[in-house]
Amino acid sequence: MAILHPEIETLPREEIKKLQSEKLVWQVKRMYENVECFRNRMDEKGLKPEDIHGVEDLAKLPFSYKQDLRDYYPYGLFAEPLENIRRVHASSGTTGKRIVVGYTDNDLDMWSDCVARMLKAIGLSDKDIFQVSFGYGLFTGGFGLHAGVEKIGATVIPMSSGNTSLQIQTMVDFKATAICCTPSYAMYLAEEVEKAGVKDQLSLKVGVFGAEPWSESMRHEIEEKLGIKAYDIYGLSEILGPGVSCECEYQCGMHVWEDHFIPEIIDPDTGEVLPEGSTGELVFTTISKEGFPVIRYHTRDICSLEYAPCKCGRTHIRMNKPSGRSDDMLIIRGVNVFPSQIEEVLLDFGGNEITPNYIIKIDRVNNTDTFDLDVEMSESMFTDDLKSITKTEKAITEKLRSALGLGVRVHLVNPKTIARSEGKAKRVLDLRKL
Ligand code: DLL
Repeated sequence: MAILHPEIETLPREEIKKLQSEKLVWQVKRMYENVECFRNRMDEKGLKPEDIHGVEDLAKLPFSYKQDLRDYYPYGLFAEPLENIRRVHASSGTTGKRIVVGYTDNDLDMWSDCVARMLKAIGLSDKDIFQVSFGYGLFTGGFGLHAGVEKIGATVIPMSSGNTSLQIQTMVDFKATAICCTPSYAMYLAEEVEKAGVKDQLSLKVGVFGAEPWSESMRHEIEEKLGIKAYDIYGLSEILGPGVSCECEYQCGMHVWEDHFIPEIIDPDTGEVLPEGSTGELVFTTISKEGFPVIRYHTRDICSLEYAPCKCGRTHIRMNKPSGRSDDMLIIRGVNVFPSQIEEVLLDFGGNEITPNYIIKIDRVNNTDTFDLDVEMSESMFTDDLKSITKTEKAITEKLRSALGLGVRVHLVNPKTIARSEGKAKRVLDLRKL
């Protein structure tokens, strides 16, 4: 299959290292000058940009964390003045506050190029009609894929997410040959296509899925139901959005575009870099990004890296499917949710109707995530009538919808019925089987 930039994608590993070293030195210097948080961390370690000569010095550099984005909200970590920031995106942070990332013109160009490489690796071309069913908005999925599809010269259908019957009708009428969305939404779409009996009217060949974990059995089910080949793509807002890594035609891990991102695998507890092939927390350094660059950023995703050459000819290393996270972030219908966000809404709700004792229950029914929240009511609420209980449930639902951007079914339960824990509170019951 076509390789968009063979001179980069098949660069010998020694050359990749050289390129990374040059770019790392450049990035460290400008971040030291422009990003206070990074400068402070370097100073604390007694490090100056001149101490960094190349990738061999990477492990000396300080780590960065999601919490930093919260502490410096919204723009405090940007390495360029705002007049050079062309676009921002955002996603959930560890608390109610969102994390904000920014892109310069060059960043947007690099982003669409990464997505274009990815789409080429999957075998798409200007002949394709690509339905983008990731959400457009602050989430990076919609706009991220959109720009890459345009860059390879394919035709883009900017559907955004939701409205399943219209999605199916559009796919059929506009003869979409490729689609992207979350794998769980693809499963749902596949079911609906089956129900509507329109599988033989589809022109779909390829599905590009990511933004949440999914299994091989899910892949096979989607492939069979939609009659397509399904590819895994990975990314996160803090590093780029979609386009950080993706599968090629051989589907043996996701190639990380190493001319822009340096991955490391570390022990999440000690921060120690683990030997080649180990499973641990994935950490990224962005060596090309201007607007919002990061050094040794903890993704919290657990996976391993594959260094052996790939049959496709690309020399860039591959990451295996993330097998979980080292924090408590949940991904529900593709939306990142932290239990602390829910806790904050419940605490803010105040009044004397509820207590902040709750259980989050997640399951997957008909291939769609269900999201229920049991909240313990107070003794005084308990004696109230059913009408006021329903009213309170509705009010909490609305507050959560606006805080999380996600629908949730809230159930007030009787006082003292949620088990108290002696250690860490068990707040999440995730019954989904991937
Ligand atoms: O989900 C970016 C994206 C959009 C990737 C569209 C792929 C397609 P965030 O909302 O910041 O960004 O969420 C990032 O989602 O740290 C992982 O935990 C998870 N994730 C993303 N892709 C995959 C994948 C986008 N292929 C977080 N497999 C990441 C497993 C994934 N988890």
